[in-house]
Amino acid sequence: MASIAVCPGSFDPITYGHIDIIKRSAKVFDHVYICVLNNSAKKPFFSVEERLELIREVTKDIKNVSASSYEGLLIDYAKSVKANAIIRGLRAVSDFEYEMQITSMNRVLSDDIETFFIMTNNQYSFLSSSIVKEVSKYDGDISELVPKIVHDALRAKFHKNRP
Ligand code: COD
Repeated sequence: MASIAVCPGSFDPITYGHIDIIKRSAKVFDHVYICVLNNSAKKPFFSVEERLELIREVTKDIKNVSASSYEGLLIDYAKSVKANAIIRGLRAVSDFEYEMQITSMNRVLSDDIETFFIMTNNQYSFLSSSIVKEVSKYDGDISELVPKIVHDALRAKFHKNRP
């Protein structure tokens, strides 16, 4: 049986922290589906289509990875692609409570799909999409944090009315 994982997230936008988790998952699973879902606690900055375009571009060289979006529950998406695993990244202790809550909820919804956690690379332990947006908004250097295409997309959106 093929091992299939889902890497779910808001990816608003995708960062090197996300990419690290995706690459490491792709080494372990036969196929990894990246899925852009709605996090009702967050107000999106990029549209779903914009986020997907960036994800597809920056993961295009990883053969066993594909990306799509889903309107609904993560667990329903995971079932629809016959996934046996959900992958989440863990940064600091502050991630733990939220992750425990959604993992437990997902287990109530289906106990056939296990959630696995991958510890962040030390280099990216502070990195989040929110911090990247904040720094880019005020013209800070984010070139170490996101691929160039993401950097350019952020600048274009924040500074579109600049002469
Ligand atoms: N290092 C390592 N991992 C990282 C880093 C980093 N620097 N940055 C982010 N990550 C990990 C996160 O821990 C997470 O695992 C993943 O990357 C995606 O992160 P985000 O922030 O883009 O995505 P989230 O956390 O907003 O995603 C939440 C979901 C959209 C997956 C969730 O809200 C969801 O499942 N929504 C659909 C409705 C549903 O089914 N809800 C759950 C049942 S209650």
